[in-house]
Amino acid sequence: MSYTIYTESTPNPLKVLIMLEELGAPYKSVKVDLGNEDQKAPGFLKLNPNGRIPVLVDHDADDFVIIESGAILQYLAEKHGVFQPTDAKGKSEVNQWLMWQMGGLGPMFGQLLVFAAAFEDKIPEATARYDKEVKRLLSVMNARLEGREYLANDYSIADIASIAWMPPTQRLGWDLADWPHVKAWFERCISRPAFTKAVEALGTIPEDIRMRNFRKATVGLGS
Ligand SMILES: N[C@@H](CCC(=O)N[C@@H](CS)C(=O)NCC(=O)O)C(=O)O
Repeated sequence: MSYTIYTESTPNPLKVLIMLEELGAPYKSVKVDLGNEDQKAPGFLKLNPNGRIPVLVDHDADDFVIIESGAILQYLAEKHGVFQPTDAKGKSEVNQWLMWQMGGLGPMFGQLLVFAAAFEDKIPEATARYDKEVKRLLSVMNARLEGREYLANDYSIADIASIAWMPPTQRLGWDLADWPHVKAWFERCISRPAFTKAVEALGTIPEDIRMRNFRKATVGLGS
């Protein structure tokens, strides 16, 4: 087995599973039960002191441990020589949109879910702030994708990072048709066989358990 991925059915591990499936690399999945706070157990914190998934271990590189989904995608892209160009400008474009996802879309979406779902919209002003910000980011993405197939030239790790945050829009009941270029891009990306395989590998979790785990992990509520 080349890699071990520590995962659960949430957006950030999905990015890594898509990448591993794209590579056709042999890997083993280890489930981290967020409801059981496995991510805060001493053994796991030795792997990732930040107590978050995903974590990747590369067994072909002396069990090298990589944390942070964006850094994992960059590592795999470098190592396998795929899904990012090698010239400085091309690579920078990919990294710009990867960082945009890592610093913008992902965290803002996370906060929206905290205020809308985990805190059950008890602070409507906070929910509204993140709702507006995530929709603004989707509009930025929509404008970027007008007249282009992918976020940065060819299909790349920038796309892989953002794909994973589209299923939550559906969970919130949003219609991607409101951002037609994002919708077309998402359909293009998920038509790739790796996406279907990654979703299968990610597995599902009943919505009530997902929400209970999320509330416990993010705002310390629930048992
Ligand atoms: N920036 C990190 C974020 C990782 C992250 O927040 N992962 C969530 C699941 S998608 C998690 O581990 N949550 C558990 C917790 O909040 O305790 C990355 O992209 O890898």
